Amino acid sequence: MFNKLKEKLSGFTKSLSKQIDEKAVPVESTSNEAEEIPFDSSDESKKEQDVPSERSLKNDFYLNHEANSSIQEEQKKFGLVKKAKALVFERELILEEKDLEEPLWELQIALLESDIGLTVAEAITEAVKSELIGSRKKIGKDTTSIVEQALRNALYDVMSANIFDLDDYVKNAKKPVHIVFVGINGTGKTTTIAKIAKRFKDMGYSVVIAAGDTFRAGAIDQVQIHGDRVGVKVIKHREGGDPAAVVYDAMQYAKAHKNDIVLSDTAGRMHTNINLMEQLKKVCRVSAPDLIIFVDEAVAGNDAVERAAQFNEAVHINGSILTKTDADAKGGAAISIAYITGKPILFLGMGQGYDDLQKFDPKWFVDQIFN
Ligand SMILES: Nc1nc2c(ncn2[C@@H]2O[C@H](COP(=O)(O)OP(=O)(O)O)[C@@H](O)[C@H]2O)c(=O)[nH]1
Ligand SMILES: [Mg+2]
Repeated sequence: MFNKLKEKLSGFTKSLSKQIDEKAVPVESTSNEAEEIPFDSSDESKKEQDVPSERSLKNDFYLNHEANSSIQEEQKKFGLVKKAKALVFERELILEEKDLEEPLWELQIALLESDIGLTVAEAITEAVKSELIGSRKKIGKDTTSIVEQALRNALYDVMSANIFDLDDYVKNAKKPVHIVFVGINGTGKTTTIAKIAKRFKDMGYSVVIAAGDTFRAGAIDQVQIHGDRVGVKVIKHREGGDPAAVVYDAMQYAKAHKNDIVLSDTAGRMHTNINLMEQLKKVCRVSAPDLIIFVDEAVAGNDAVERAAQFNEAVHINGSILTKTDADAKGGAAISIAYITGKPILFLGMGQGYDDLQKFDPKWFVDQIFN
């Protein structure tokens, strides 16, 4: 998944870490903790405390093995334990603005080519820059980890804006919880509603679907088929009916039957179609949903980002779902949509099956990108 983004980011990590590697200079430890302590071989715990284990040194610093073993011999000879100072050769560097100019430019291009919008790409490169620049960095052998960590932090910060856990919300909310799904045609709204219906049903909730797409021919039958397959009641009217009325009926039904969740489908509409957007606003106003979720396809890239912004402006979405991540999505849309709307990505659609739905977690996402 998101191979393009992975490839681009790993290219940046490699080239900048190579540069760091070339620029880093070995220095003697500047630790001023070094002191001589009488060596008492009977006190193993003290020995452990005072002399960093070889493993911890290896993790943190560049370790000179030969120096290490010969100094240990010396220590034994003189009955003294010396702290790390004499043993350790660190490498360090201070990254300056000019060192980062070219790599960060490359990073920005890489992000743009992965469907990440300009403002978001700029925010990410700025975050990476401020993490890397200026500070004196002690580095070990593995320079890639410095770059990777800066990138991970930047992406995590963008993705974890306004974290919202739908499961917690549903658990604690007054029932029935009403969720409306919005977006353009063909992105996977109805399929996603069926997936979510199944997911909540599997968790023990009772779910009702409102067939609120009364506009497109065949939409009502389609949602009924999904409902039958996942074993969920569908409330529907005739084609061409008022979607707000269907949603209202579904809520009445759910209240009467003490159901937990109502998932309302809506007709797909272009964000540029003023009449249909007005109708959507009406549906949302009249039915006063607890949550409005925007659905779009990851493969649409920047178009999806543009649409997310417009739907958010029209009806104030609470989060987004990106479908078709199993197709060749570049991955950037997920990052951009979260950033632009300031609302979290809740799920990713990963296939056409009802279980092909991944709950979105920023940490999981960042791990995906770097693993
Ligand atoms: N590969 C893939 N296809 C999907 C996914 N989600 C939906 N689809 C397909 O996208 C098409 C349109 O889905 P539909 O739910 O009718 O979209 P809607 O018009 O937004 O309601 C259908 O063929 C779905 O099977 C997904 O995560 N991966
Ligand atoms: Mg549909």
